[in-house]
Amino acid sequence: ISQSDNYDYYKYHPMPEITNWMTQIAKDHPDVVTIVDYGQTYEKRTISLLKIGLNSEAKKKAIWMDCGIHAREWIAPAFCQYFVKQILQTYKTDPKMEKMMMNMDFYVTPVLNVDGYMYSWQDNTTRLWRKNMSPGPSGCNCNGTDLNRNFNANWGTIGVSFDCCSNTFCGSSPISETEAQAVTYFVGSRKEDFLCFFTIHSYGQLLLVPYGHPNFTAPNYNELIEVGLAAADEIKKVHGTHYTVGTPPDVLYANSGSSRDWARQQGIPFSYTFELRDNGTFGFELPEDQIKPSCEEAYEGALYIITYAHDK
Ligand code: ING
Ligand code: ZN
Repeated sequence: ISQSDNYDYYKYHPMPEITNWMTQIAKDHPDVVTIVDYGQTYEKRTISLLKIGLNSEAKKKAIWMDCGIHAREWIAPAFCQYFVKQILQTYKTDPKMEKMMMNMDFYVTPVLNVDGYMYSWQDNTTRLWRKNMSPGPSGCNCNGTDLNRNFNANWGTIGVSFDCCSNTFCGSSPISETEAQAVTYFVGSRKEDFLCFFTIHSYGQLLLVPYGHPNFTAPNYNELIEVGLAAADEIKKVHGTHYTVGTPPDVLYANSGSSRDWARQQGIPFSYTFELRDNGTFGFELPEDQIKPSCEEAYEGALYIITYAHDK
């Protein structure tokens, strides 16, 4: 029995525990998992991902998943950890997963907005922090840029704020934030490899497809919707949870500068935002007894899309 088998996946964990978990999982699976440090936060913390895959001669494709771009969405880092546990368990007995791990590397970032996540753990008054921790432009007294408005995709055009005190402040320029830079440079430098780009949020029970801007349509929009609807069916089968599929303007409101839109513009075909549980009863403060069912159902949705992209 390896040490990471004793980790409690059905509790929320503060950042130091997640960092230790990453170290342990890499130790426990030395041939399959490597830690890659690929960026720095505003407060100079390291941004790390787990690269997961089986050795193979073939030129490998890749899957991207980031969690915790928004600090308060605690179910998201919990999901990334569950996802890693699940694929590492599954490939040993499931030839299909084994094959996918031979053909593809999974790049999973459990917590992208490390500074914000740590701040949201500080006390009751900081629990609902969303943004990163960088100071606003000179003359502004508020901290934080919304990292999911800071990517270079129709940046600053719709569904953002230029008020640095707003929760959707898009920053002073596209990828002004080191956390957005980290994703941009890591994914951008190997964009031809990526079949899927998943960015995990809460809440709302949605599968969002590009684009957030109502004037633009993804070239494979119909396929994104079809695959998304089939994934939502898989999700529903697990615990009966309903997920809505669509573009942000179709299901809620328009936005710009999201990482999902940026990834699709880079040519990554299957780019989705997952909005995990719930529908607003508890919102960002999802009780720990819902971590397990939330992860179980969303895993089936993600696995459906990954399998489709792999087999295509
Ligand atoms: N939602 C995402 C956000 O960046 C989104 C995605 C955008 C949802 C627009 C709906 C409409 O706002 C969360 N929860 O962060
Ligand atoms: Zn979010």
